[in-house]
Amino acid sequence: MFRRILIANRGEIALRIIRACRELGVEAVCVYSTADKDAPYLKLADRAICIGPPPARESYINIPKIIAAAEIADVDAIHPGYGFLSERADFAQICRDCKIEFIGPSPEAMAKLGDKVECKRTAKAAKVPIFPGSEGAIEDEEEAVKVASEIGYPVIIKASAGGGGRGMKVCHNEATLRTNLRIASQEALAAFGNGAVFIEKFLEHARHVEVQCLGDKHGHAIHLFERDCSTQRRHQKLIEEAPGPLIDRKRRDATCEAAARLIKAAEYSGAATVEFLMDGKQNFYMLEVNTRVQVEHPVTEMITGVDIVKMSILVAAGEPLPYKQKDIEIRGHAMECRINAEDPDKNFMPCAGRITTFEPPGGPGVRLDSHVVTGYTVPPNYDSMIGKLIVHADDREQCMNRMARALREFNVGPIKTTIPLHQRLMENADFRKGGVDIHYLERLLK
Ligand code: MV4
Repeated sequence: MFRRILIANRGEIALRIIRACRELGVEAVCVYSTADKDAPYLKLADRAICIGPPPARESYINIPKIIAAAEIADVDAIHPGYGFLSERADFAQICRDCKIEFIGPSPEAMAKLGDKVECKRTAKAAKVPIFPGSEGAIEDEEEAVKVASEIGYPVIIKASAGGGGRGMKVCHNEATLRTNLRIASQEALAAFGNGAVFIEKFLEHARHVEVQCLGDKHGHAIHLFERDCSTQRRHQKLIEEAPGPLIDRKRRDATCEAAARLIKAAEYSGAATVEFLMDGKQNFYMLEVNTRVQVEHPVTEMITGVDIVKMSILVAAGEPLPYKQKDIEIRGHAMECRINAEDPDKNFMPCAGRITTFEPPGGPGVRLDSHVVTGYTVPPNYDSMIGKLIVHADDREQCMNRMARALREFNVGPIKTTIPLHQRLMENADFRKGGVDIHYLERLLK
């Protein structure tokens, strides 16, 4: 096992990784920008190193500064968390060159799955369900028009190097397809330095269902079942839950097993999430693979009992996964509400500032992953998530009741948060029935 790890992140996920390190008996070194210099979680690390001013490009995503801190602290490995450098294959390669273990996949596996065209190719070979569309990147316009007429409109143009909703264009007819192709390719080149685009069938009403996977360096890969993350706004998830509601056991198992096959085929080690869209008939279509530990990993931890962050460290150190697929079972239901310092009544405007009231909920089945304490000041430089409230119960109904109860106990002020919106959703009849689609929240907020 590693002696010492550097955590190249901040906030709640830095704290989550510190906690995993402590339980593993591994020393944790944190880096911080001057905006985070008073953050309370830094005191829980074995060491904290200032890496620069508030802008992320001068601190948390500045590779020379991160590597310098790792060298100074003499760490064996770097955990990137999520966001920042977590999905940068170039960073994983630099870590390798510096003989520091990157806690995540190899640069090769990351690049293979991070490129959507390559990822779809690998998925198809592994018999993972994908949307019908172009085989690989579009080489010429006539080919795209031919594919579109075969699969039928609407189609969607996506950038191979895009992700999280960036660089997508829906086309309802041949004329718009032709115009959008040129624009999309130019935009992709400007935004990602890669102009490759592909097309596939566009699905209007869908749920976002993603499968948590783990792979090790010995060729083993397992899945930890799925999460439903359909309650989102502008590609920002607000609520995630596991298992996905109203999914039949056979469909679930087939999809989750397919996801694990893809991770195995890519010779992937670490935590990965295979994203799918699910239509009204429970057909699944793969979207993309996230090659990192995700924000919403706790809901899967709660239903399976597997510590995903610990596993990410363990497999990076070369340990085999201590679970076989048959060891993994779904126990009860878990839900996570993202608590953001934002005002839902003012178009989710971020609310940086000092938190003078912070009264966290507790009691049975309640988990709060947050770096915030009373007197904490939310800096304006980073995302506005101040914590995640996760609850676990025997079934979905009790889970929502428990969440509503925990949200009532949770008192944060004077800054505005997403807590009241979550309370509203826990009482919403459509949400309570389960199975709301990816557009539901945006329609509700109109
Ligand atoms: C789609 C789609 C419909 N059809 N692909 C958005 C983020 C990126 N991961 C893929 N996305 C979508 N791809 C096809 N063929 C609709 C979306 C989409 C979406 C997906 C998941 C969660 C929220 C979304 C919101 C808008 C569009």
